[in-house]
Amino acid sequence: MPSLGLSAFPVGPAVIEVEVGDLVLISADAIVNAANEQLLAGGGVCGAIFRAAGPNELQRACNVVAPCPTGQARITPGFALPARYVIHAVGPVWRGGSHGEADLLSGAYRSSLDVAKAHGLSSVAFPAISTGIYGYPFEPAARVATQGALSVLRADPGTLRRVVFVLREPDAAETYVKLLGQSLGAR
Ligand code: AR6
Repeated sequence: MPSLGLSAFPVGPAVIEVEVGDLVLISADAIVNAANEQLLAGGGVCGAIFRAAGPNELQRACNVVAPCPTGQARITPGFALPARYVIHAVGPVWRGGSHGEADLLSGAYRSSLDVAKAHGLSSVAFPAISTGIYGYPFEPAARVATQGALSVLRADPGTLRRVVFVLREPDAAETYVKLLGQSLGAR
């Protein structure tokens, strides 16, 4: 299934895009994995990424850079994926919202973009980190994701020119479009 281009928001020299689709099919310099601290193959988007990359090769590469504390990110090759790299970002498990979850989730996005810049990458595609198995409520997580990307791109885009949020469901994508529209004004 090709992903459906939905919306694009210019931010300085870069653009933030929102797409409906499957992250593992996205052509970008890097896709971001919603990972665990051990960087072990799991379920959800992580499982899909490992299957599509080649699970043995990706696990060996992860083992070299593991562990990754919550709120941080590590990079490996993308192996058989269309994306050249996978940035493994560890979001928090939702524990009610008063355990630093927002700061940790923001850290996962910011660290991912910092790692991308440090590797000279121009395009990075994200899933909605922590909103599946880790239980983070969707709209608050989308707010953290969009604000994190906006603040990194506004402060120092570096080599970044395209940040893509890839959502499985149109309603989820619309939430991102609404939040970006509110932050950036009408398209
Ligand atoms: N493309 C785009 N988004 C997807 C895809 C896909 N192919 N598959 C799922 N999603 P989750 P987490 C969405 O559970 O909550 C793993 O076991 C999904 O609908 O993948 O951060 C890891 O190893 C949801 O909105 O990640 C960790 O142990 C979002 O991706 C743990 O789960 C994230 O859901 C991480 O949990």
